[in-house]
Amino acid sequence: MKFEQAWLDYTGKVFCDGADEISYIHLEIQEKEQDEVIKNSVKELQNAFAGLTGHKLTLHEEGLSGGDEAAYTAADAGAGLHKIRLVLQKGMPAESYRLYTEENGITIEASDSRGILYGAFDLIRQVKTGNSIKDLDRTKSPVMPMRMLNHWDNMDGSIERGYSGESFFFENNTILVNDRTDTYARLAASVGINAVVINNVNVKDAATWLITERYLDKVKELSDVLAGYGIQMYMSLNYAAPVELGELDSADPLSEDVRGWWKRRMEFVFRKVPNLGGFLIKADSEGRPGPFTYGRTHADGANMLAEAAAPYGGNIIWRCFVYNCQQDWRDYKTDRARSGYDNFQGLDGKFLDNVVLQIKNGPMDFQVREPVHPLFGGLKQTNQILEVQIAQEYTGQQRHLCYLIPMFQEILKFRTYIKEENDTVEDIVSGRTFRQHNCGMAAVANTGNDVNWTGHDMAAANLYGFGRLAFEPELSAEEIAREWIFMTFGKDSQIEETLLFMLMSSWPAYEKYTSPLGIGWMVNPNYHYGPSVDGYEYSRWGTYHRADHMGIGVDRSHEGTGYALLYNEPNASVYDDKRRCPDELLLFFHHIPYTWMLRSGKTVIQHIYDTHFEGVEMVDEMIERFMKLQDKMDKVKYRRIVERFMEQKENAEEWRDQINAYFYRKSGISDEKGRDIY
Ligand code: GCV
Repeated sequence: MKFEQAWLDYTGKVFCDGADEISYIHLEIQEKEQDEVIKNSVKELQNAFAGLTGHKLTLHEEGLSGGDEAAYTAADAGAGLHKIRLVLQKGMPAESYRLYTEENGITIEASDSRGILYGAFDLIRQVKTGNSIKDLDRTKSPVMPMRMLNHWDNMDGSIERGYSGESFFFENNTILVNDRTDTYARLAASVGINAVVINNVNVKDAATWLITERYLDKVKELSDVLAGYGIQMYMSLNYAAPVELGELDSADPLSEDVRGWWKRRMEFVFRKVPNLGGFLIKADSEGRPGPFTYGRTHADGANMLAEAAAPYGGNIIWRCFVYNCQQDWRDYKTDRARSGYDNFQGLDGKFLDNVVLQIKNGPMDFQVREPVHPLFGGLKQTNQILEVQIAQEYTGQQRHLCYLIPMFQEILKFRTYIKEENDTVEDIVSGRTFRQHNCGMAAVANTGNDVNWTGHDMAAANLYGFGRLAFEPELSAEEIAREWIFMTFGKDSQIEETLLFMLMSSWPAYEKYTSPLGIGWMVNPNYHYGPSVDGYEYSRWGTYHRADHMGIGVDRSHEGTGYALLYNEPNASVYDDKRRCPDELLLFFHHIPYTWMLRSGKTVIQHIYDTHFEGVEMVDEMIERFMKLQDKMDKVKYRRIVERFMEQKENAEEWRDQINAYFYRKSGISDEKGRDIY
């Protein structure tokens, strides 16, 4: 299937002061240190400059044949920038680089090949976004040590919660390694991704066999392609593999047989696939097997695997998305939001160093608004990864525009008060708070084999943005959006202004026309698209809004489930008190009368009506502005985006009308502005 290059499209000349002068690459890296990553950096620079400036950069390797010293020296003697020097310089932190302009060229300096690659992509970014390269001096060091994408791809080619076509890693229970793999690796590396999990956390059927002879040659091939771009490949693991592969009748983590089995298996896998980073595990969650079956803890399970993987430098990433998915909706005491904390907080300090707990950003499941997961600030001696979802499962499934970087930024900036300083989520997962190295951010990926990779062309901003944010969280969401716009659509002020407006309005708009004030859900069960206010209300999933004729919301205060008290002070008291709780989370924490006056000065019911009308108006405005780009933009992309927006508009109106009608009928309170409510 054919595919586009997303933001790495190098066709079409750009205007960038200085770029036209560059004519060659000076590789000052010894031959023995020229790994695939260095070679790919050179290739990328050559391709980018050829496309963007029309200059084919020759390669000059010091001390090697092929370099015409005299010609290069003569070139350097003239005025202007002539070369890009690539230099390995010991002493810089891992993966960092310095990119700077000298008298007659640009230098990329790094202490490892990943740093060179990131510097090369940064230089390309400067050129493509039209920044002058005549006065560069940038030193960058990635803030998050692990910057991961988690693909929920199944081996039959389907993608769980995939909204951009089928998998490009798997087809008919085989592994694909082709041109697309290479471009995928380039796209990921260009925004600083350094780890990728290729298969769904729900490991079933053929995927259980990924750690066996049947697949390992091809696994290695794939891992080598990714490694060539500085990306460590990970696989999701079936916790019960010894049983499901028919080799043992138990997966008890304290059984010597089971421990021995995993030691042999890890040795076998890592010897075959030396570039493998390790494994991601979803255990005792939504029907997946885990240590609970044997009366053991998650620490027992994770440590067993970690011990077996440790000799090969392997990591075990263990998910904290563990809850009772067989709840009785009549039960007001059990609270799904508590379960991650209740299952893992007591295990703090019990995990081996190569275990990393992966924690979703909120306690429920990637809703448009949730409080930050209380395990951030609840764990002091455990490596942690923040898991976000750029696959827009609950945020419009890449049919609606919902730029999520502003949300992720809010989460990163959240103060946990676990210490007096360096206590934000960003501090914790970047390793600053507790001096950790095995930590970072992971995003559930939003890619598939669609021609544009992400279904909605503008959903690519989330893929781009996630990587950029994990690398440099100090960038603002606007800066990231702007970069992506320039990289993808070129530098045109009307396109820039319009798309920036659309991206930045999209999360607030989506929040306004869907479920109100942090309560979440209200989506169609199973496929999670479109409104269904009671869809999850009488289900087993622990996802309730508890609306009646007087009010709505879940009491998670000290009088209710006590969830609010899982936070450190002062967060606990703020969330616990309905007068101090932020409006946007009020219904998450409290059951509130419709007539309650919000801090905004509106009643809850009027807020619901107003926001639902406003949300749709925002979509209308985005469409109106976008339509003006018709003659400015690539026709194909323009048409694809318009189609998505037509669906978004229709669906947003459906959300508005169903939500407003539902609450009008429940409460009997009219809209004070007298608008149509059905
Ligand atoms: C991969 C939610 C999704 C599931 C997903 C699960 C998880 O429940 O709906 O599709 O499973 O989260 O994160 O494990």
